[in-house]
Amino acid sequence: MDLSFYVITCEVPNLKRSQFEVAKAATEGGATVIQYREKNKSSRELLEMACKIHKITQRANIPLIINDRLDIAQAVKAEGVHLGQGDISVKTARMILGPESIIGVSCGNIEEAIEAERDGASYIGVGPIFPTSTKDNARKPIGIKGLIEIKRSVNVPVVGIGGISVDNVGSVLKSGVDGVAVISAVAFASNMKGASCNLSKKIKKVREANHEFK
Ligand code: TZP
Ligand code: MG
Repeated sequence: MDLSFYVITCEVPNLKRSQFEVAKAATEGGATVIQYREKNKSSRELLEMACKIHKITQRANIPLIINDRLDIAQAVKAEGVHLGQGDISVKTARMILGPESIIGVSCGNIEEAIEAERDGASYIGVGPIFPTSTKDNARKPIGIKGLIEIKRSVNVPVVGIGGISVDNVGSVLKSGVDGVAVISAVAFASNMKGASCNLSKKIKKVREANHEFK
């Protein structure tokens, strides 16, 4: 599982961008994982969109993760689900989905990270690292220092999230995390595919340099 360039989709109405268009551009631009995240649509609409996005990710041979909704993940046979601290528990999700599915969990501190690992998470999403206006009621940023502390406390792969752009992605990856997750750096970019390509190239370059250094 390559979590290095994890793109979370969102609709951008003022740019007339659908979730599908964001997912397509991100995939073409080198995303290694796509997460479908939708907070405001009916279950029927979610199902239709998840199915459309899954066709693209399957063609590109990258996993599709569904945010919040285990039922939608099951219905479209997505590769996994991403859960927040208020969603269905990892233990229950693991019991329902089985050992092969990817289950990600959002964690904002060491305690949550250790618990998610113990309960069977496949990876954890850690943040927000930097300030972000993309998520309503995001918690206080934990910074690179907070990210490093959490990374050190678990063995499960860690993906950093929150306020990550092509300008600061290097500092996040140098902390030793396994990947970075972005929304606005792709979905709000004037050229989504171009922005994804640039991020993808930068991520590969930093990761190669990190490996040589080790
Ligand atoms: N969880 C923590 S921060 C965040 C989520 C979903 C939003 C990330 O969006 P952006 O635009 O990459 O800061
Ligand atoms: Mg959630």
